[in-house]
Amino acid sequence: MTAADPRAKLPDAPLADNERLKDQSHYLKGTIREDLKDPLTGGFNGDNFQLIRFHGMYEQDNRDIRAERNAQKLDNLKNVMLRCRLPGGIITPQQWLGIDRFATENTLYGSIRLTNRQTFQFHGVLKDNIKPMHQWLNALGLDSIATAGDVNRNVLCTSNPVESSLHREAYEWAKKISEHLLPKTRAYAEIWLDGEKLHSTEDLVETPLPEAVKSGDATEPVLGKAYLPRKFKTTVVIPPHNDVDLHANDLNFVAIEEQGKLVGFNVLVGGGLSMEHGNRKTYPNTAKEFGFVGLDKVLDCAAAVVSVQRDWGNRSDRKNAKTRYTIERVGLDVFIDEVENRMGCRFEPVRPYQFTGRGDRIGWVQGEEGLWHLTLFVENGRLLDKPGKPLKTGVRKIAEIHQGDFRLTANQNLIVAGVPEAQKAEIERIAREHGLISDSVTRQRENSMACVALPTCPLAMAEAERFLPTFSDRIDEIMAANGLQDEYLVLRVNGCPNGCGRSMLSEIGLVGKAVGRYNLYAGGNRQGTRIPRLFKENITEPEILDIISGWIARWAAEREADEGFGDFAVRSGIVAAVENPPQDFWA
Ligand code: SRM
Ligand code: SF4
Repeated sequence: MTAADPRAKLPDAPLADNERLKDQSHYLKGTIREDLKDPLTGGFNGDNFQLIRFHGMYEQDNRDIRAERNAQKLDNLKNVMLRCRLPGGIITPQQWLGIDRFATENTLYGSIRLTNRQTFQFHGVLKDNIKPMHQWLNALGLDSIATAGDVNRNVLCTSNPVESSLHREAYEWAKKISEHLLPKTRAYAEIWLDGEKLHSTEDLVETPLPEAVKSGDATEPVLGKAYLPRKFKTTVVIPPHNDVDLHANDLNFVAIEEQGKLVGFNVLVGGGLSMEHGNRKTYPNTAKEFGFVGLDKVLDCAAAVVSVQRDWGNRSDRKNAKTRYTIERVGLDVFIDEVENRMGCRFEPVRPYQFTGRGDRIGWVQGEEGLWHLTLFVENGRLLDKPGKPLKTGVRKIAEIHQGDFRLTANQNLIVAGVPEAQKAEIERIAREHGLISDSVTRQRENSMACVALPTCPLAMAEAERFLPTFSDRIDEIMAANGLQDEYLVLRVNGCPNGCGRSMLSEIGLVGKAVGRYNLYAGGNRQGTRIPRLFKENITEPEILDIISGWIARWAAEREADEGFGDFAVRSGIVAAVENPPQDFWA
């Protein structure tokens, strides 16, 4: 064991308990296999409760029925939520049919939930179905490795099927980065697949690691035996579209194209959105520009950033463990210098790039190769057959005839990509008949997003996904009353300050405080490069609507041409811009 680098300025404090459990887990195996046979609980015991996260699962229960069950002296109905690994969000129609069948036949809720990190979740998988579920996924060429836990999560990639050659290249990088940074332990295959081959990583080509990046552990050379201090998130972004919301992420590769060819990436590090209400030691922050790397250095750079965070991240205090806090503690220059030492080259100066927006282009668009792509707006990503709107059936019917692929977007939407002209009308007919296309959806609604929250999220303080649709009705009315029916502002709702719905990059954001109460934020921008500011705490829906209708009326009357709401809110003094987080975030 080597002495800690003094530049890391690591706190002299005992390690968090999660460090013990990772270290003692035998590379994420724990006693999960034994636990699966325990009939006394539908959940997982001891450390396994946390360890299953590294395999892409969270233990949950339905909070709507918790009190009723407890009153009947029944334990919570424990189950797991599964999150698939889907770098860049691409899935084939055959895989879709498989996941649709699993959700319908084997989950308590029957839904497929598209997440804002370009993958899907099954909610409500009972213990007996967990192992069959992983085997089912493996047969489809899918897995859920490292979609949760202290590892590099699902790697995002801008959903841009239109410029197909550039997207294909960027997507390949997202896949390669995901595979390069995956845990190498065979725990997943051993526990869930009885040691069988993992189909999703069959064509994985291992790239050698620079010596300076290696953890010293033979099994986990990149992540190390104790894995990372905290979750780690990575994106590949194709400007000018910031659909992946790069500032929510630890590590970002911004594609630089010259004369129609991808030549490398600008690297931005240290974004992240979570905080705790009133805890000034926690804060959201944007990612910092490190510099440009050519294509030959992308994987070394990714491993170098991860390894510095692995070695220098705070393992004593999980609330202070993410990359942005490490950078804050050691200093930006020191962090960059160490990344350069480890990847074996210096960053070149950042090349010019610009972001213009984040929303998906809903509807049809034709790509470079003449094929058509249909982006379906899926409110809050929830695909379920609702009365009069059999959304899940609709996607299934499209999957039955579709010859291209599906792309899950970071805005919780679904793209039917690569449709030949001859099939366009039929796919549109199915989509319309099943409520997947509706001419009444406003641009405002398309640019609104909520996290899951109740009833499945154990951390939710207030509703989000179930709150947003009716809240959006009111916002639509306010926009129309002010002549802004064709305009939008980026509106987001989180059920708690963890930040999953990315309210901390919205123009107007609500963050749950208690049932029916939210903190109201304003002043982010359309491009997603500015953190909004707290405007008012702990208020109810009518109070929020009252404030927002005043704001929208002023925006309609006083805005400059094409001025987004967030920029207007800052210019007109509704809120002061957060220019230099963390210093001015709590000011
Ligand atoms: Fe998240 C925890 C849902 C994106 C920050 N998130 C959770 C859990 C697993 C609750 C838990 O720990 O028990 C939620 C499960 C709810 C449920 O029932 O499904 C949950 N997070 C989600 C999803 C499904 C929201 C959505 O509506 O799409 C997103 C899944 C993404 C994925 O596919 O991987 C999701 N979570 C995010 C994002 C946004 C992003 O990554 O772009 C953030 C903020 C960005 C960031 O990380 O800074 C986010 N989730 C968190 C945090 C706070 C992490 C931290 O740094 O402190 C937690 C709690 C934790 O880790 O302790 C959390
Ligand atoms: Fe749950 Fe909070 Fe994340 Fe919403 S923001 S899904 S309530 S952890």
